[in-house]
Amino acid sequence: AEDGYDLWLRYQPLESSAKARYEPLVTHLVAPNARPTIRAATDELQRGFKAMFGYDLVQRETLMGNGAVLVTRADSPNLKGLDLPFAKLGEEGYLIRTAVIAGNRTTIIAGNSDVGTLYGVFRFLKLLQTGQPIDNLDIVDAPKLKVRVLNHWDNLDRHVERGYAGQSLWDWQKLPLHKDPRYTDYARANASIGINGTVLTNVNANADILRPDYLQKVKALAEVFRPYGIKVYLTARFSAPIELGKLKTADPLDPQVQAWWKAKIDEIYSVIPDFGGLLVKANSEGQPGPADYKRTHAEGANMLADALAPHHGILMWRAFVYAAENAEDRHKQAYTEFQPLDGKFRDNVLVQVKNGAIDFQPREPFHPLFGAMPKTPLMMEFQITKEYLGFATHLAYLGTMWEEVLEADTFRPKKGSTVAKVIETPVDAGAATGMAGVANIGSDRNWSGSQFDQANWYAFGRFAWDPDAKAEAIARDWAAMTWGREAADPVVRMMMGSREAVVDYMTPLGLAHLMATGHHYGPGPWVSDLARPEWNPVYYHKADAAGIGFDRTAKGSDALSQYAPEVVKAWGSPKTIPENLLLWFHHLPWDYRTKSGRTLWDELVTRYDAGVDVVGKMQADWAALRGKVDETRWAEVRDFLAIQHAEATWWRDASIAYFQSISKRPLPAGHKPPA
Ligand code: GCW
Repeated sequence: AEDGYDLWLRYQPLESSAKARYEPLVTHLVAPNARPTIRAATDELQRGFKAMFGYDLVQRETLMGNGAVLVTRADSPNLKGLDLPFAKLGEEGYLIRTAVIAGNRTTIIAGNSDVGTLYGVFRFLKLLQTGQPIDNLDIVDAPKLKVRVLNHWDNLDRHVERGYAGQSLWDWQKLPLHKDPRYTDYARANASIGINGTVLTNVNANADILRPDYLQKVKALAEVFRPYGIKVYLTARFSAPIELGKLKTADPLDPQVQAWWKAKIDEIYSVIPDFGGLLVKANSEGQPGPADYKRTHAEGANMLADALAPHHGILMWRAFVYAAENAEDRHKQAYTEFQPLDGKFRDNVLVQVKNGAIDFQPREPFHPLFGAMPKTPLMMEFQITKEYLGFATHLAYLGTMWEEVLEADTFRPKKGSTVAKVIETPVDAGAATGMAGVANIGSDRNWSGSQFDQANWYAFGRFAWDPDAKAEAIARDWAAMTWGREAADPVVRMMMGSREAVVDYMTPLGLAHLMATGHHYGPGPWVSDLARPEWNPVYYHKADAAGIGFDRTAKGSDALSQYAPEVVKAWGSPKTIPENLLLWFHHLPWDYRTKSGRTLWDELVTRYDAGVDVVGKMQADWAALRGKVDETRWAEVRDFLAIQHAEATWWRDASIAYFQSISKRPLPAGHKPPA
């Protein structure tokens, strides 16, 4: 379809030369189809094959001549006697290997489990979609993280918090009897990038999802997702024992409360035996939590973890906390509350930490908790939906942002301990690891609200599979599959510069949180009258006659001291900190000399201009692609880029005008004044 519904699974017809090259290598399929996950895999292979080759791939009981694709598992008798590296694959990995079996040249796709095999089939299809050779394959791949989950911020009334792609996909009213075919397509897309779990409900949602009638609906979704290796998880509102159980308290140390949760969790597992577990937002932004009873996060989390443990369920407990009554720099609060609890959580708890300490800004330094809780599994939380990056209409590829965070060196316990290493390395043998992505998916025909936002969903899956992956390679795969190989180069170029452009036209040089109130769309750096100081943009930029920026060194809020000494040293001086984090940690005079030789004021204006210019270049790149991609999707992107250009200009002009009223400096030569 030309509306984007097919995502990166478009399976465009192959050019005749590619087809001729592949045909002798893919003559028939052999697979034990009775198992649901293998069935899902072969259905996908046949669907993809038919679309790309134009005819059906025949399936046979046994290998018959050259060119078989053998979709199977490690324990298959067909593989006896072959020396294959199954030991390296873990539970969910796969191998794709060209081999000769009983005289037949065969492509083996196999994992230790059926879901590993399914992932292998998607990889094989990607090879075909991106035009790779398949005549001598020896691919071994396995995920580096165990829990790879989407977090839907979906409410039961189908409103999606921070969702820009329509309503929630989950049509609760029609469930459980009607299972929209779209749920299967959702599962296919996720499985194709290795996502193995989904939290169906918003961390801010009420407790109703835990009611028996809703659990039946959840069960129906779990049935659709199961063949694709996707487990369902739910959010648990901490006060559910009061709201649903009619208890007087939700105190985690109260035996009645504990008994209520145990019974509730047993009930969930009786309905959904492979239920994944729970996600909790507690004592954050008004949500109930253990602190309401003077208990710690660990006491709250452990109570739920104990009830989940007999079922092998996990508990994801969010570290996104900051409190109204706390005057400490918001940047510091999560570390202050959580770091002392290191080692106090049960084994089946993962503490879920946002990539940065404030809130999903276009650029943030990595969160100081990474590396600081060596005895506690920490999982990464990225936001795929673009709450602070222009919603769905601004083109911003987040792969570069995630790569930057994952590559950052925490120096804990030593140099080279990147954020990726921290989250990949289990705290004990067998301990959980994971990554969560706040979904950007909704009922819009194109799923993500824009064609290019599909890339962020795709990239999230790839980074959750391999946190050491490279944003550019991911963009290239996505672009080739989504727009065709001919368009890939310019598309990748647009993507790779896009996030930095947003940083530049919204919050350059380490500025943050300058968006308009509540919805966070458009500029609002002047806002200063909100009830809570840390909601006001002026709290973050601290511009005054003397200069601009938030001093988080020892002379200021000292948030910097939460990082390792090497980081403190590098970032403690404006001379050695990367300039893109300058004003995050330092308050500097308007006439401070930046690396370009320009004053800080001039540099700021220059960056705002640069951000707008990059959007103009993206428009030109896109204009040149007319006719090379289908007109429907092309026109949508063109329109969105026009919106982005207008709004980047709005951001720039409003921000410069506001800051100039404080800096009282003239505009640098070369700056184009607003039209
Ligand atoms: O980014 C902020 C959002 C809230 C969100 C909160 C959180 C789900 O503005 O909408 O609530 O973070 O992550 O809990």
